[in-house]
Amino acid sequence: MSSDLRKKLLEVFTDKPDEYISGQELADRLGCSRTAIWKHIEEMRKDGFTLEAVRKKGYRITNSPKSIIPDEIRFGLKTKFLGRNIFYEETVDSTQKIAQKLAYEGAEEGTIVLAEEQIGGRGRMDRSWHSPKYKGIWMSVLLRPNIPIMQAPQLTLLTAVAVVQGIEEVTGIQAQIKWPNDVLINGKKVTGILTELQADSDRIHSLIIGIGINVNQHIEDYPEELQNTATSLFIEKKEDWNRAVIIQAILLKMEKLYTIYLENGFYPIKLLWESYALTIGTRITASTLTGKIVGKALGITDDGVLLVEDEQGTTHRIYSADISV
Ligand code: BT5
Repeated sequence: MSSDLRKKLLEVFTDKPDEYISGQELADRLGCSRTAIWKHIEEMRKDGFTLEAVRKKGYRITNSPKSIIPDEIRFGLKTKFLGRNIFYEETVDSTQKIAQKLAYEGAEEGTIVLAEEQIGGRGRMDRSWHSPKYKGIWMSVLLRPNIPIMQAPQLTLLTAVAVVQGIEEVTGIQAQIKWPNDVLINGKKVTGILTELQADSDRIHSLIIGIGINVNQHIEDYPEELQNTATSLFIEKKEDWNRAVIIQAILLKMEKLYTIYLENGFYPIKLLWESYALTIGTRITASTLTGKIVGKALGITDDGVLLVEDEQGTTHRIYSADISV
């Protein structure tokens, strides 16, 4: 089935999620015969959708597939632009690389890249990001905000807020943020965010926000060196989660926050960020490229810079570092 037809068909079901829709109505809305509709429905079943068919009533989707194929994300996605254009592949090197290429080629704002597995998943400073197949959300989001380069880190913080809110909405788990890019549950890392950008001397052309979320991993799915520091939503609640629902929730939160950000600036986002932040007010060690700073994390500035007061009472502005407590 052409992806366009599938999209239209899913739109009809999305309009009335709990109702039966007759073959005739589907045929009318799509402008094709009832036989063609029947064939499309069979194809959807093959792709993992469960569709109930009741005589004289019609069809209803009762379950969508376990993979995160784009159709399943679209089914029930409430955003206006974020995630409307989906690039999906089963196995990739890194979703960041694909998103960068798409950005360069002029892909629209809100485009997302998703994969079931990354074999070259990356963190900051070229560290590797463990991204096993079907277990997590490995996603890159393309934004094109008209802001100076210096403000790009604010979007990392905004994304962390969206992830915390999305996770809470779907699973009820209250995660916390460790500056700048980690989302933790009970002190262990459930999400990492990597923001990269394409820009000329002072303006951003595109921002690629990579989000890696551990969803259904069991502890033995991690390599030994991550078993004490990483967690997943499954590990925290002993429940398997539908990744598409989590993606939809996070995209909707992110779109709302981004719209607020573009209209009102960073301040409202900063307040939210601080309400989820783990390390503010506590003693931390910030390891930067030039050395270590030990002191009390005072908060973040409006630019998203971390302020740390050392033992001598001097306040340091930290732009990039690894934080330990
Ligand atoms: C990050 O880097 O936390 C950013 C991770 C971004 C991953 C996403 S997935 C989609 C997109 N495509 C990509 O290729 N990347 C993005 P950083 O703060 O540097 O943390 C990296 C460190 O986290 C590693 O050195 C490990 O110690 C640890 N780590 C690796 N994989 C992990 C995992 N799945 N869960 C928790 N910790 C992990």
